[in-house]
Amino acid sequence: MKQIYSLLVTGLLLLLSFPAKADTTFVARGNPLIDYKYTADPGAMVYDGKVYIYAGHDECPPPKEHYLINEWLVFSSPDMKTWTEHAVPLKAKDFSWASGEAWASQVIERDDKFYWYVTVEHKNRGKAIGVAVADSPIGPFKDARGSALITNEMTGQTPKMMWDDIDPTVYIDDNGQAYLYWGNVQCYYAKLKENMIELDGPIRKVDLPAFTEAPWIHKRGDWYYLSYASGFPEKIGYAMSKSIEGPWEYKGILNELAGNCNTNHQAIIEFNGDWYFIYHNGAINTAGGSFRRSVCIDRLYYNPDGTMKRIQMTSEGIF
Ligand code: FUB
Repeated sequence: MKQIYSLLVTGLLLLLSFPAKADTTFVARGNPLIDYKYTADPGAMVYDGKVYIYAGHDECPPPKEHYLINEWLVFSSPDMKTWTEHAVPLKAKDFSWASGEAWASQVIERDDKFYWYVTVEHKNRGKAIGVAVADSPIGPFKDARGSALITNEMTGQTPKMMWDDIDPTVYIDDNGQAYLYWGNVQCYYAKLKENMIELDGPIRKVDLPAFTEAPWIHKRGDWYYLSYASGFPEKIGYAMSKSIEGPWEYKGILNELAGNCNTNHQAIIEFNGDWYFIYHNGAINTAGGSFRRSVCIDRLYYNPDGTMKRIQMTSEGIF
């Protein structure tokens, strides 16, 4: 009996002394960037000389065909070639008011804190947007409010519109004013307070041709760009403006259909003077598709007038 007890105690001590699942490092070999698990809805951030990609973890086992996304993942790289996957930083159920579904998200830094805007399922109330906060870009993140930032009721759509409050993107303008854009079928935006966890004014609408979802705001020079998933299956379209609040002028298609995947969800970043288009497709053989997606990266180029050249999706990626 004494021996069994001491074995149990030794086992427990061993378990506790084991480090949390180790980081995984890999070298990019082209597209898809991550080939050992399914990753979707990339939100990307450049911070302190590194690129961070935050992605949903598609886990739907074939032959089932639906979204099964319980957690988000984070990857970092100092050169976009050698990548590290860190411990799982956030799960949908880390928001006590959410029942699951880790849909699209974006992280942004303000005053050395990292704010992660996410889509989740609000228990019996449709999709909602939450915000988590951390002191490090790789977490640990925790719910910053204890309640949803955007609920289905706030956008005043009919009860049938249970999916319109998804896909947050956040941008801090040059004067320090932060904006949250989001939406499905209808694109919305609102100002955020400096604390980044409360709205600062009314919710407004932006009307864009064939808007489906996945807005992403970026700026280059004095042009603001609002790219978004358009139609279904999705292409990525975009509009430009001289002000973050519009008016937005539609400029056409930025990316074509992503092969066998209905969605395309993009993030756009500048890193070391070059621009990158980060998106997902369904290219992992043989089970890849609309519900087992894979993050990819290709280069993004501009025309002299500031418009963006159409993305050339490649297997080789950016090297
Ligand atoms: O991953 C679930 C949903 O699919 C996202 O929220 C949309 O952007 C689409 O990619």
